[in-house]
Parts: sequence; structure tokens; C-alpha cells
Amino acid sequence: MYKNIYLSASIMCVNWLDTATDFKNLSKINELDYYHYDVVDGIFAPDFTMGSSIINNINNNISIPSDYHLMVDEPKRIFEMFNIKKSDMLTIHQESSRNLHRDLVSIRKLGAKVGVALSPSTTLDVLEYIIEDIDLVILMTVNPGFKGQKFIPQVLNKINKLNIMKKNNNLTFKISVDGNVNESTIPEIVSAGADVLVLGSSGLFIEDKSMIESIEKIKFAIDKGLK
Ligand code: S6P
Ligand code: MG
Repeated sequence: MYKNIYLSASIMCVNWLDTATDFKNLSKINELDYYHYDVVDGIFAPDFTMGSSIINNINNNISIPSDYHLMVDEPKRIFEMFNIKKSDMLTIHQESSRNLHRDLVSIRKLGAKVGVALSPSTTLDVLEYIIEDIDLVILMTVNPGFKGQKFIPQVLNKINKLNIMKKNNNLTFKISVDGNVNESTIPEIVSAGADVLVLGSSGLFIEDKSMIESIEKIKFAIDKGLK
């Protein structure tokens, strides 16, 4: 955490030919709060990422809490596959769940913090009747599925609106922002009201730049956004 902003490293962006080096470098970042695990099923979102065997293998060997982001159709099918711990966050997409409230209750029963993610084109009104029951909203600033996409600037207004909604209702859920989060986009994301930043290929896993160097740039960008 840096200045009350949580930092979550997007694990799908590691260098898969040298994971040991990336995990060693990640372990040296004191400000890191979560490992963000993107699960994609090729149906709700294109492509495939990591399954439970890969994810459980990683999180059985580390102590940092998990930030699960399920981009899968009917996500309840796979809730039981992960080794959920109390400090973990488990987020499902509003667009992919046929019984959203029921799924959120199931996540709560598993012991994880409960999150709902919205794709860039989804409006905030879908949160109206569940907002008091959740701990986290992930606002996607790219379309679900891939790393390395372009930032969709319209979502800045959505972050701002959600932050106002949260304050007006005295709620404490966290606003997480996911997609092309880096030194150039962070100032506006933070000043719009984000609490959690998901750091991927443009912010943290950058070729020819050490993670320590990237984190310094991120901290500087957070400072700029909080001014
Ligand atoms: C996208 C996924 C994200 C990405 C992350 C990549 O489907 O939910 O978590 O892994 O956004 O970061 P970047 O900087 O490549 O956009
Ligand atoms: Mg994600």
C-alpha cells in the first residue's frame, strides 16, 4: 500500500519463461498488497489465462493475499476450485452471472471479500441493489481478456461517479481499477477516486525496467493524483 492506495500485481503479465525471477522481484516490493489472478474462459471473454492448478500452485507457496478476477461465464461453477483465504478478494463480473446476488452470498460464505467487476460499457446502475453487500468494485478500463490494451478514457468519469455514490451513501467498498494502469494514467485514476490499482504489463512488468524502478514511478504518479 502506498498512501492508502492498494497495489495488486497482475500475475498473467509475468514472464512465463522466467517466472522465478519475476516472483523473486515481486517479493521485494514492500508496497504490494495482492497478487491479481485473471481467470478467462474463452466464452465470457476471449482467450484463456490461468486455471486453478497454476493459481493454487502459486498461492500455496506465497503469503500475499489473492485478488481473484473471474472473467468467466457463470462463475459459480469454479468458486470451489481455489484455496480461498480470509484476506482474499474474489470478484465476478455482473455481466456473466445469471444470479448475481446469490453468487455474491456464496462468495461471502467461502470467506473471501466480495467483489463485482464491470466491463467498460456497463453502467453503474446495475450496482444499485447489491452495493451494500460488497467489499470491492473493479472498474475495467480495458475490455476483459487481454493485457496490453488501450485505456478507455470514458471510464474516468465512471470512477468519479462511483466514488460520489460511495461517499453519499457512507459506504466503504473499495474501488479497483484494472487495465492499462501505469505512470501516465494513474494520476487521473487516483484523483477520480480509485483505492486499488491493478498493475500489469504497462505499469509493473516492463521489459528493460526493474520492478523497483517501476514502483518508484507508480508512487510518484500516485502523489501527483492525490495533490
Ligand atoms: C484484462 C485483465 C487485466 C490485465 C491487466 C494488464 O483482462 O483483467 O487484469 O491483466 O490489465 O495490464 P496492462 O497494463 O497490460 O493493461
Ligand atoms: Mg484483471
